[in-house]
Amino acid sequence: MKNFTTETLQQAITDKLMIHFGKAPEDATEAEIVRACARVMRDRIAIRGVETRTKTRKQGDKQVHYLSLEFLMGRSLMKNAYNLGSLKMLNEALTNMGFTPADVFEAEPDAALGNGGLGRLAACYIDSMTTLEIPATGYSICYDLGIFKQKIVDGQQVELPDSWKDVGEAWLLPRPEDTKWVRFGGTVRDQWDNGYLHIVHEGGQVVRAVPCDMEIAGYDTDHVNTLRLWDAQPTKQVDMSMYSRGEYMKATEEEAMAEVIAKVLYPEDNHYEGKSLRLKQQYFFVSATVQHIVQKHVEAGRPLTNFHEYNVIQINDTHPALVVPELMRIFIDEAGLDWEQAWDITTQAVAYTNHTVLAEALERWPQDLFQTLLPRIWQIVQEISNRWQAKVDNHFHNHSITADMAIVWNGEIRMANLCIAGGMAVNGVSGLHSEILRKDVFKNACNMEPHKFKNVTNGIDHRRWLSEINPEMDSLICELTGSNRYLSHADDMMKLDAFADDKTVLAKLAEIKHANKVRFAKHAKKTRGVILNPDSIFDVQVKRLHEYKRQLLNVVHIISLYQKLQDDPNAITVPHTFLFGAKAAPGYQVAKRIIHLINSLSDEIDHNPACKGKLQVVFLENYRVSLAEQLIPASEVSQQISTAGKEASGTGNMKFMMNGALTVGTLDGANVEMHGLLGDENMFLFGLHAHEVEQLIRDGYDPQRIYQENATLHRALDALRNGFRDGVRYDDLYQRLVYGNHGSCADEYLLLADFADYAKAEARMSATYADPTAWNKMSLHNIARSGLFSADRSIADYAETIWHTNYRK
Ligand code: NBX
Repeated sequence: MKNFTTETLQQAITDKLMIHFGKAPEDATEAEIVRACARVMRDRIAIRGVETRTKTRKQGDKQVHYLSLEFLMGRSLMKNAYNLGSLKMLNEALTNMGFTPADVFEAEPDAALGNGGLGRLAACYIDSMTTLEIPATGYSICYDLGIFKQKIVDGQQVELPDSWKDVGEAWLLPRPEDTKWVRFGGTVRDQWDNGYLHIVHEGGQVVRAVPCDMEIAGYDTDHVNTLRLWDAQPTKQVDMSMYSRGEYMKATEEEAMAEVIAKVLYPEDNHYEGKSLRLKQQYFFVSATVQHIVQKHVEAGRPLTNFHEYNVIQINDTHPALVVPELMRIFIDEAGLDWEQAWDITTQAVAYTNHTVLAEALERWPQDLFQTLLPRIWQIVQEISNRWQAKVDNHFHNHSITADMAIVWNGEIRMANLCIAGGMAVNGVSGLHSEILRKDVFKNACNMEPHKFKNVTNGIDHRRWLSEINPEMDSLICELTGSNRYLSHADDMMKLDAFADDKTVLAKLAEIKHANKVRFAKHAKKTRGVILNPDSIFDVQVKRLHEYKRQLLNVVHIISLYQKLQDDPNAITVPHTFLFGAKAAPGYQVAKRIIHLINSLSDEIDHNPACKGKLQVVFLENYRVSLAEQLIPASEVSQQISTAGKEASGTGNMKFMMNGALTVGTLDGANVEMHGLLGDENMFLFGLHAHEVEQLIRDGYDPQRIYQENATLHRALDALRNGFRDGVRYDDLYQRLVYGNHGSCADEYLLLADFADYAKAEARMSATYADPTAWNKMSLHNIARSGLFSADRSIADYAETIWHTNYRK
């Protein structure tokens, strides 16, 4: 199909505006123009989608099904125009119509159907799967409300609902003809029919799952994939007669119960909460998805016995783990296979990605809840559990190993063990993380079935996270590498290494960064009224707020700098701006206190004349994908300072590196791979290594001793405890670090242990910053060597080592 020209695009947008809103371009609001543009792009992609599906069907290609409770897509307009090769035309068309393109892009709400890393990873992966022409479908829930909007009121986080659909809906294609039905509760009984035993599951509540598809265009390809988002709707029409019978509440009850399933994304990241509605969400989208996949396979005229040769189901953490018993249910109850056949197919079709080793994040559903809500699935899980336990027993003859690997144990269902038993592959998301899974978290399972355990290091969509958001850098890379080939072959960026001693190139790099900082400062002033100094270091920590990510370590260090500056007004020679952005889970009180603290400190420093032009702390409200897109190209220092062994991979670290920021970080997650590429000389490494963390905890960690012995740290913590000019005290955080409170051990994440080394790394960083040539050279090496972190590479790894599918090379 021919590409848009500026004229055809402008005409198409104008037509849409008139048809949908009855408006001429000059009367349309920005929201309306976004919707019209989205419809035009969507139509174009949808046509290619039909062609892709026809081709896939004809060729009988193996399909990838990527199940995730989260897809953090962000904005789509610029991205789709970019991938369709129409961004330039769109800019021109909008300008011709009297709009400022940047304002139009800015008017699109983020589709924020995810919490953080895990959800954004799914979004990057669907882009790469499409670009690599892998026939793939993403599946999730069409939440009404994405991750909450964060407001800061009196220094504290307040959550507001995020209704993205008013505008975002323009991307969705409802597909009522593919509706599925999902049953909750009810009873299960056996029934004999002509000598055959049937399982009858009846009663309870049936919910309708209606697909709303988001078509995904790849880069430089006609291939299109689909992100299928299931919406939940009641099955029964509201019984109007109930109203007249005085059963007003009851009449709407069922409707409300169904709709609540797709109402809101759970805002906890890296934390498990055994809520009934969450389990409903999981089974709802899993069941609809599995029914759909099996139906398509059967409709293609294929026997179920080769299901796994044509389908692979990748599950994003354990949240979709119910695919295992659901496949079994459909194979046995609906298709009449026997247990062994069904198990054989299932265990060759499913693969599981683990994203965390934090114990509090591992899903363990209470048996009572599970049994009531999913009676048939419960029976199947019990049978899986019994057989698995027998296998484990037979292999190890060791009670404590049996207990460790059990699926149903102590009245709980352990989802990770279910995934290990029911799948063909288990992968971690960075080298270190996969090693910890093999040697520690899943040690016994790995001993029994070592072939299942793999690593696929995470990656990011470098077209979005570099080329699209940092166009001047994109031009420079194209110029230096001789073409735009790097967009589909990210390792081409390696060629930049050859320019490390080229003064002109280094100067150009610095110029681009400075221009991005100025642009971000303008944006911050316009949207938030904060004044940033573009001639200071932009030192950034943006990610979800979590104790293991150690925002508090950064804060304590800033307090120590502040105190140094009070002693000696010349202590800081390079002006320093610390930027934070983070959402805290609404129920995570400690995380919320840390946000409050950052704002208190920010206010204190703002009001101290000695800090003027030298030190500033800014908390950026409502950190999200679209804010990251503005901020990352303007960042110079990337804070990746988690306690070693706790951050599975990190993906923000990769985005910063790609845009030339230098990392201050621990040897954790994918920082380890970064360090392998960059060496000590191109990043600022500090802190304990993962095995040292383990050792220290085993030997007995004593933060009080460190507090007593390190005077700088002692003084900073005392200041934190007493608080700042707004009068808010942070004794609770102080106690948590030094003595332990609320039943937690003191300083669980070893902040005090790493403080001194962190301060040194920050000092090395500031000193290097004072030498622009050295800095720019390091920055260049970071960009040059970031190609490994393209999601295209990750997806190629999945295709080769787990999915066994072809892909475009
Ligand atoms: O997944 C994150 C890890 O913390 C990162 O290290 C990693 O880079 C990223 C992608 O692999 N995990 C994450 O984002 N988890 C969640 O958001 C989450 C959400 C809900 C939940 C548990 C975890 N119940």
